[in-house]
Amino acid sequence: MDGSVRDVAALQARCKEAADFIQDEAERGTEILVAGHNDADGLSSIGIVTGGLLDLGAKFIAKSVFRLEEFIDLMGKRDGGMVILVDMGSGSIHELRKVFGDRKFVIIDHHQPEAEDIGENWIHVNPHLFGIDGESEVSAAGVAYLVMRNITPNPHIYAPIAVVGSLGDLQDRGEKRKLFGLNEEIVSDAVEGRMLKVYEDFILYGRGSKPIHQALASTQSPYLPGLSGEEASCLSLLIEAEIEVRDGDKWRTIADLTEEEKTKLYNAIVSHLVKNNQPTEVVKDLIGTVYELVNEDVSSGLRDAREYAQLLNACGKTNNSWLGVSVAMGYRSWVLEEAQRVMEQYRTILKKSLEFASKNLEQMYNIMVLRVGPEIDVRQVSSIASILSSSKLIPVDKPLIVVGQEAGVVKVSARTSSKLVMVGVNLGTVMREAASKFAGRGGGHKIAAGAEIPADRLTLFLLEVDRLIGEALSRVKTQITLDDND
Ligand SMILES: [Mn+2]
Repeated sequence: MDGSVRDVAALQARCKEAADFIQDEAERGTEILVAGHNDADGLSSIGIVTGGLLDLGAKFIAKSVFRLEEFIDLMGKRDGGMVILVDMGSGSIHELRKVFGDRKFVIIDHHQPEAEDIGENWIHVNPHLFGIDGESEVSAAGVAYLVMRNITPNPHIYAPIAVVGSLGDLQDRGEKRKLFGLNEEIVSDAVEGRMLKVYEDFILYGRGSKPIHQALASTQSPYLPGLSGEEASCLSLLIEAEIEVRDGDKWRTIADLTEEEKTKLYNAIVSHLVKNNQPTEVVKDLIGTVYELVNEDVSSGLRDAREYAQLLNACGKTNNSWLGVSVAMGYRSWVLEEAQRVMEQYRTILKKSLEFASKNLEQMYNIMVLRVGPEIDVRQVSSIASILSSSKLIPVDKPLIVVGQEAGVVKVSARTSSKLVMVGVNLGTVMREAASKFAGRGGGHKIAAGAEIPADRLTLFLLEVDRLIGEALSRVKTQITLDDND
């Protein structure tokens, strides 16, 4: 699929086709089910689609799901209508076609597609089908925006939400943590619509909404040993660096700092790492491209697009997707307050999970494994994997596999470094192959993927993953040796 020639115009045409299909059904009064993944990108996608449907006066219901089976179950209880499935589905086209081939169906996804396979009343929108890398240069929310901007009267409202989705999927992998490729076009739409400002600065979590020491302590990506999770140490670091932490009775935020103070802060973090014998290059990851939603309240936690993405993710992973979707659609006041509360709770739980992880990581030949117990909600497995994989507890040359269990099913979340992807490791393929061997289902991106398997096959599954990764790495070694001989 990735082999096709890059053709943005053809993708836009497919988006338009999907938009016309959706608009026709909306005008006909068809009830539309919008379903998608319960992470930040998934909820952004659902928010963009349902927000657009609301603008059209369509009849719709929205639902986020944790995995594809949940969607299939949900569908079994419904008949007729139209389905818009976002941020999932491309990897299971054959199965979906088999079960729902007679429905009206739109898939808006950016995961590696199993096949193009569109039929009557089915439209499959996926950048990979047009030679565009959905893994790095556009998210499902981005694609949802490219579809909906054809039919909503307010496209500029949704452009920044697409940016939130892409950041939620960690696509800011350009230089200085910049979004690139197709994402750049969406960013310009948002900037032109006066919704977004883009500039370089500290990109600490809570940069505009939290006291500086709390923002510093909340930073998990990159993980700062001795500072991440340690508010008191962060406060003393600021005091030692002679940075004013308060302005009268108000705590100052990173956004309030002058250029000179920012330099002081940067240097103080570097010396802290040096003092603790830690590598200092992670500090570079603290500076990057800020995406600021200029119309959001300063204290809302929605002004910084990365923080916005974390809020959506927290809602999705705690069974509060409706809150996240409502926020993405544009609802505020008590809905936002509730979402913020969910977010704070979620961060506390996540912090505990990371402490657990740092003590319980297992090492296999080619992978690192973390088994989380019943005390950790299985919905958090993928968040733990994402945070942990950037935490320096994981060596760059070993993929991380996090597993959690619920009702006899093991939920697996895998992450690797861009270094291993560059040498040819493809976690999406590894998860798919290993899971299908043991009566499960898997897939995803090269850098981040997942699987679900029956609990009693876990050990065999992990051995198979370890073997497949080993195989991929040995291919690399052979290749390097061959190249050396050239
Ligand atoms: Mn996604």
